[in-house]
Amino acid sequence: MSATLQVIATVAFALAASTTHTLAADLEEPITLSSKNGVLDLLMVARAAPVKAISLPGPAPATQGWVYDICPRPANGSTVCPSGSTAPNYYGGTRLALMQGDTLKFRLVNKLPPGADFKHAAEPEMGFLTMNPTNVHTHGMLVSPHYATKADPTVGDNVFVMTFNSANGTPLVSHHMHSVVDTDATEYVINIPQNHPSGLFWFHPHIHGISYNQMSAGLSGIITVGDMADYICRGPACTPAKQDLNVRHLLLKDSQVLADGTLQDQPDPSFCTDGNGNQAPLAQGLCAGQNQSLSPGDGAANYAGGQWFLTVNGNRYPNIPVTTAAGEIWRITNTSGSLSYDLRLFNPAQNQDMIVQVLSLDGVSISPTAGSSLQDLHKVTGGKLQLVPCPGAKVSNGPAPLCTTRLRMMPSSRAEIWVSYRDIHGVPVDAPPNAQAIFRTASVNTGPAGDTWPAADLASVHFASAAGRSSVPAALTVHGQAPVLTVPKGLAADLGAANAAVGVDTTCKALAPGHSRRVFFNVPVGNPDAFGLGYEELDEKGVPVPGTFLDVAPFDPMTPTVCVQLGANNQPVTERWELVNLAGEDHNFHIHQVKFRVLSVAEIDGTGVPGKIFTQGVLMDNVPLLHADNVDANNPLGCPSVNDWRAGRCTAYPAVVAIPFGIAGDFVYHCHILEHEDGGMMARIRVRPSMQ
Ligand SMILES: [Cu+2]
Repeated sequence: MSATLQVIATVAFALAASTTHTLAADLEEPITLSSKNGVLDLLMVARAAPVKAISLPGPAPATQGWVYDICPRPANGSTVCPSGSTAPNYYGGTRLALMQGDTLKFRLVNKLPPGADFKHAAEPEMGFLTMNPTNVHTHGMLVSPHYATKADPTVGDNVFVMTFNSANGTPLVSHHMHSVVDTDATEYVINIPQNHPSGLFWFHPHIHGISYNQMSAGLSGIITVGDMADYICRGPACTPAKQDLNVRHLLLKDSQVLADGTLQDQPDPSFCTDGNGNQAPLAQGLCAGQNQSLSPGDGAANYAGGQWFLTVNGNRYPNIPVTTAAGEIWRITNTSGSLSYDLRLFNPAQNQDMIVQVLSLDGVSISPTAGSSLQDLHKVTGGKLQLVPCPGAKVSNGPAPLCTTRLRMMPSSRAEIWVSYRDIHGVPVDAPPNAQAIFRTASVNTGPAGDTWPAADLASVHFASAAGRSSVPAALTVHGQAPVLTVPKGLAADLGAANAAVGVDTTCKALAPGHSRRVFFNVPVGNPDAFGLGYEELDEKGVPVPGTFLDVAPFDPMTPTVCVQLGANNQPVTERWELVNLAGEDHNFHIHQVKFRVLSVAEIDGTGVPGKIFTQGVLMDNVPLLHADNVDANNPLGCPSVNDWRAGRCTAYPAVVAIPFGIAGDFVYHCHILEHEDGGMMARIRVRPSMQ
């Protein structure tokens, strides 16, 4: 065995469930179910359950949230997890631990109650939503979205499948269902490709019209693929730290509860804002519901006495004890339906936000090209990170480690960070006695037509004073996975059979050389309560191709907006997309089945046109799109229409991304602020095998 192999083979990151005695108030790790012999075979029951973390104080019964009750599939075919097989904190979320090449199988059973207050169920043909159908999307995973066939009755990561609970009634099939309809249960089989990136992913329901409702009630969990040793701390300088690194998984999840203790199953972004626009004062693990009415009877909601809980793993303002000398790796997922976080680790004694090292974004480790500037990296992450040099880290000829004091995480975003006590200059040092920090989110405003998301303290962090810190490096080494994934030929080979089974489509044409696609994000003209996407193809000069323009319109589930043909022999084909947000609020672009690279973000250049083109390997599956500005600074609507934008009456700040398509099937791209997705800011895309 070579020295290198020995190092990798002996890497054993300590789990958070360590020898330390766990106090009740300490952060719990999510329930973890790991694959064995290449398979993870589960029963996954979506149902209502009492949730302590989102219950008001007092004698009232615990608030009913919606949870995934997940257990190894019972051999007797039962559709109920045996009692005792899972821990009680279902709301905190389950972690499915998978390895490359594994098969994830699960039987999804819908035992959800009917929806009481679903906004979109009142729309034409959408009444079936009240029956609360559900499904599962594996966010960020590079896997097949296959349908069931006669030969194989299982489905993949397919959002066009809905599982109904027959106890809630039998649906009449309508145009808007656009889906395969299953009763009570659906069998999923998801094959993880051999060269899938190692990292952090997650799962959640994806029913158009009620995604926001189901996720805000608690339905989500996380998926980890591979071993952190695949990308963290592979260099010899890091070796002493490896044995001592504690790893935590942090699911940020929020739910709104009314004064009578019931879940608000149609969440309101302004729950904690009063009638004068004032936010509730900063609190621990929640913000207090406010009375939006300026005067009695004006129709605005009164949330006084209610609370909007912002939890970590279903724990409300837990303690996070950092007891190991090497600090901890935190793997953070924003599982919120719509809330954006601006995360910081505030040190009261230093009166400043502490520096953390950024290891990974959206499930792919990041390691910049040697010599690239922090400003460049700020751009290629779509502005998610405000990067600073890592204090004390010596950079020889390799890429510099990346540090930050804040993580801006829109819904669905993941980040992995190294948390270690640092002195006032940000250099990792042994913690003084009683060293503390507060893990918190600052308030985030998403533009003049957008929302103001609450600030809250999420957890208290206590650093134990530890000897031996001198052996800990000033930064962990990160092995970036993105460069090998930018041309994911290996992934395509793994998916060969699934791709071929999709079948060719002669109407699906490859883009002409040099052509690209443009997607508009806005409120549809004449439909101010909806959200939508528009589209056009651009020629090699960036001029719209006549006949391709589709104005901004709400989601049409039946008609794909885009059809992509894979390259010869089903090799991946990379397209360039320009994402143009015309709205007066920020959006968050997400596309299923692929990861994309941000090539340019005009906003940061301040020029209004795409700036420098980047070729570095940061791969993401969601990117913030900043709101447009009207030339009339008092007009909050950004660009009311595409024509306004073309006529120069407003400025948009497009992001340009390169998307390497390698997986055939039908899937979607959308805004991951689920209030917007449910309102129509989504489109169907079709990828078909090559005809060559
Ligand atoms: Cu949006």
